[in-house]
Amino acid sequence: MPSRDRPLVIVANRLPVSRVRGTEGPRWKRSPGGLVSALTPIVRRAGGAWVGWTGTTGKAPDPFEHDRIKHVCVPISRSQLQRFYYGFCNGTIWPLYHDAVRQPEYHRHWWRPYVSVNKRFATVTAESAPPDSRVWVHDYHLQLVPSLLRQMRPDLRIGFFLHIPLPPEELFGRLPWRRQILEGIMGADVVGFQTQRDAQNFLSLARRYTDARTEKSIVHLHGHSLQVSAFPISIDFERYDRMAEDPRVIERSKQLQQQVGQGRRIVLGVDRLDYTKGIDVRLRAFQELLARRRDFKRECVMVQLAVPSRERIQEYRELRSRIEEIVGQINGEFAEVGLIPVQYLHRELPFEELVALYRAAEVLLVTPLADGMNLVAKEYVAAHGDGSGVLVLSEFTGAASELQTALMVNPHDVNGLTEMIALALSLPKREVSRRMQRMREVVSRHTVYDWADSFLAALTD
Ligand code: GDG
Repeated sequence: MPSRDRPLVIVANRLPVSRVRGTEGPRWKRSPGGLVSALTPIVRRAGGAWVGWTGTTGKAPDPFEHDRIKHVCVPISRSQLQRFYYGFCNGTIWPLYHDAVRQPEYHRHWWRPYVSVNKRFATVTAESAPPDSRVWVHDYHLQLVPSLLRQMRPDLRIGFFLHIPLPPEELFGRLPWRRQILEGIMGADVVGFQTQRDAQNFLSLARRYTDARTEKSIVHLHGHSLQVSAFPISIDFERYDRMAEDPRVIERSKQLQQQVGQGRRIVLGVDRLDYTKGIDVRLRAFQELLARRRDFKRECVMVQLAVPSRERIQEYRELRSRIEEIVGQINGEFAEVGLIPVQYLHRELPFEELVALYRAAEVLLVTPLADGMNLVAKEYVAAHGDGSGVLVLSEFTGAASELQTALMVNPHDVNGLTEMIALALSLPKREVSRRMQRMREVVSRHTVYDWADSFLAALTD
């Protein structure tokens, strides 16, 4: 069979559906998000399956069909969830791979469950993948799956994509299980990263910590060869572009400017509430600006949308308290009755409302200390077809290598960031529009569909 017609199996920590209560009892509902909408039509067309966890611990449901896609569930127990997901994935790998902006913890009692959950994913995939399938494994939860799967099913073409950054030797080298992780990933035929720099880091790590030999972007290990490249992820540009032009969204965006902004210019932040996103730094910079220019609070308002995330981890609960304390301090110091400088929303908004907010915002602050890509930056660009909107973007995001006409900032530099927010608000309209148009060309030319196509083309060769 021509290789592009081979069935496609996606393996990811989470299934692309979640259980919701309907009027006729519980049912599965497709999860929102670019990755899911990009991959589901491809899986449906190619046949195959999506392998993942339902989000509920205990016994897994039998495989089921939803939206003409086969879903295969991997069971995870409560204690595995604690040690595999909250422990190794989010206590070791997440901080280490994000430039160790928080101290990673290394525990052998987290590593063993990581190995066993990866084995479980590999076994379930090996049992359900049709002969000669292409299998695309996603992200840092499943770095051992490629090699485990290759041992069980040598007939498969295996791809692996890392959504978060891959750190350089000085940091990665600290990981007690560095060789096992690298060899785990090297079971794939194609390994993809968000940026060239991540891909280069992988090649150096492979040479340094394993017996691999590299030849340009090809790695050879124990008779197996794999290709290593950058495949920057993107968004469904048209969906955001179209939604931002919908009359209801335009109306809502005007309403937001009046209600939230009271006619003031909106400076926006949108993030999962995560310590990598630099939410505190950006609030400090806004505070500094209010202190330097007392009239500023009549001109601008900052809206920070913080989506609840990993709330069972103590560190994330502490982060939430810290952010809320800073918001409280700023408002306590600068608010007047009926005039609040920082509006803080701790919840997830419906898609339409999010796009209306993007559209209403004159400036978007994206200030992560480290971020694989950052899709929020691209979504904001897609929602500004009228050429308005200034993106202030951290140099340490994957998006920075593509969105070069954003106003770039070092998120560790509060003074620099303060000045950049002031500059963003004073840019001449023509300059705003020139920068925005350039970014729109970049994002519209490389959507999440192009991303998936290029990865699968490499996997299919
Ligand atoms: C990881 C990597 C990489 C946010 N608030 C709402 C909402 N969102 C949506 C956004 C966006 C998504 O969440 C966040 O994506 P990011 O890319 O910004 O960040 P992570 O969640 O950390 O994602 C990252 C990504 O994987 C993909 O590879 O870019 O670097 O860390 O799509 O729109 N959606 C809705 N309401 C909200 O309030 N509906």
